[in-house]
Amino acid sequence: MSRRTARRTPRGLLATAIATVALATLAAPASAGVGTTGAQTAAPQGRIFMVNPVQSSGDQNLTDGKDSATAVPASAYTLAGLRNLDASGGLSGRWATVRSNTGAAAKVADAAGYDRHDDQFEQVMAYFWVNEAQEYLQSLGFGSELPGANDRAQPVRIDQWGADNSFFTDKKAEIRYGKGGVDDAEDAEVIVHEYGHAVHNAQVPGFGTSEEAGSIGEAWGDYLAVSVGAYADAKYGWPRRTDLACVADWDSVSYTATVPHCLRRLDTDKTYADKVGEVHADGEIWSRALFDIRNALGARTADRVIVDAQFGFAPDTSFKDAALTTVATAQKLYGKSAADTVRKAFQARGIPGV
Ligand SMILES: [Ca+2]
Ligand SMILES: [Ca+2]
Ligand SMILES: [Ca+2]
Ligand SMILES: [Zn+2]
Repeated sequence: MSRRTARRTPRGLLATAIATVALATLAAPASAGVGTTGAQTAAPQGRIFMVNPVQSSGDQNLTDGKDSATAVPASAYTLAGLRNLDASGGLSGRWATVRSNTGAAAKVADAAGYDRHDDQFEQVMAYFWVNEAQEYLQSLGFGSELPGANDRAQPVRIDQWGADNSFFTDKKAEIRYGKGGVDDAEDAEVIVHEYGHAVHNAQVPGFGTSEEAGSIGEAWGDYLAVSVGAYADAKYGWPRRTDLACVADWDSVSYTATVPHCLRRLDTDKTYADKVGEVHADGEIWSRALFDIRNALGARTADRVIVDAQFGFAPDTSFKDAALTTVATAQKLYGKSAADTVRKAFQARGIPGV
């Protein structure tokens, strides 16, 4: 990384820059990529999908093709910086540590060359998107102005399972991505959904012990997935050609017959009266409220309120208590008008007592 910096630095500043990078490397070996002194270091490049290939292309006819490289056009890929890596040469860094039970371990030196048929591609995707998600939370002030929200190296494992079954394991606080249908870690929205569970668990250990708390967990994962994807799209200038509200446009081509392909959506009309007692289905009640708050307050304000509020949720919270905590957080951070907006979003979902 220091070598790249040297090449990109104007001649007159070269010696200073090398000295600065050397000092930064000594002081913070695990956080290369973002200098604290103003010197910019170039991160190694990884080849990834721009969220997912259906979202970036708008092509609802893409299929998995048994993980074939030719099923997805080269235009769906881009190169992006793999930031915050340590010096190991593998996908291990400040916010994520990726291991794989399938095939060979990815090498940072080769990360710009993998395609979706390579096992290493999902490892690169997982590293990039977990890092990106934590960087987004950091950009909102979590870890500086506000408490950190899972600001640690998240263990991630790519597993070979028969079915679609990515999940977050409470005991090890590890995320696992399965390979059923479209490999789960080929879709950034699946990656970040699971990371959402890790964030919740870091904020409130054991979060999700009631059905309504579990539903909030699923809703938050879906919402964070969309929010981080939108943040990255804007930051890197990537195209989005599917509805913002559609979650996992690519993973879901394997198990949805109708188009657009979505695992779930953030914009359904479900209300409290539509509860069925299943956390993913009922999560769409909560995620619609989060989506409405976003559309009314803007992403940054909404997400600061939403994440900060989650620190105050009980592990077995009800929709009502979590909604009231979110209203109170909006009041605390932004005042009455924002609090009224948040309250209206939950009232529109028919949540009692709000
Ligand atoms: Ca694959
Ligand atoms: Ca899958
Ligand atoms: Ca999407
Ligand atoms: Zn989930």
